[in-house]
Amino acid sequence: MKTLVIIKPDGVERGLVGEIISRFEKCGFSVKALKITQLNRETAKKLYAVHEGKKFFDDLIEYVTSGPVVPMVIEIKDIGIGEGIRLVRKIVGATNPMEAEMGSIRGDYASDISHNVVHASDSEESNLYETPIFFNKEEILD
Ligand code: FUP
Repeated sequence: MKTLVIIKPDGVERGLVGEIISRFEKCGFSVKALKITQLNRETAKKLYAVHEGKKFFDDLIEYVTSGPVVPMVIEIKDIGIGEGIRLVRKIVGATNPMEAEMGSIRGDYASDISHNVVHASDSEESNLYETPIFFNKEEILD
């Protein structure tokens, strides 16, 4: 299966890009597409459209457009999409770093729900929606 992970502006600024990629690689994932880019407000709103109208939405858009992000498509073989996404979410940790287990990326590196270092698609549907925001088919290796 393949899925999308994004290192958010605080992760890039704090120099955690290598560490975060390494954690996925050590777990058996390989990188199939990777770039560094900065989101404009329109793209950020598209990415977080499910949260439009919530009280944290404006701050979220402000934050995610505040600096470069590193989106990537990672792949792990012989695992179905549902199980693979569960594994990625386990490596990433809970949305609220206070609930994220130590040993997960957010558990180890984040302390604030609004600056939680990394984003990962949380379902097959969100992955199908989010990946094309960053990569076209030709940019993702087989
Ligand atoms: P996740 O899938 O774990 O990134 O979490 P969500 O899609 O639920 O939330 C997306 C982002 O919104 C989070 F990464 C941070 C932000 N957020 C807040 O700032 N406050 C909240 O109460 C919930 C989410």
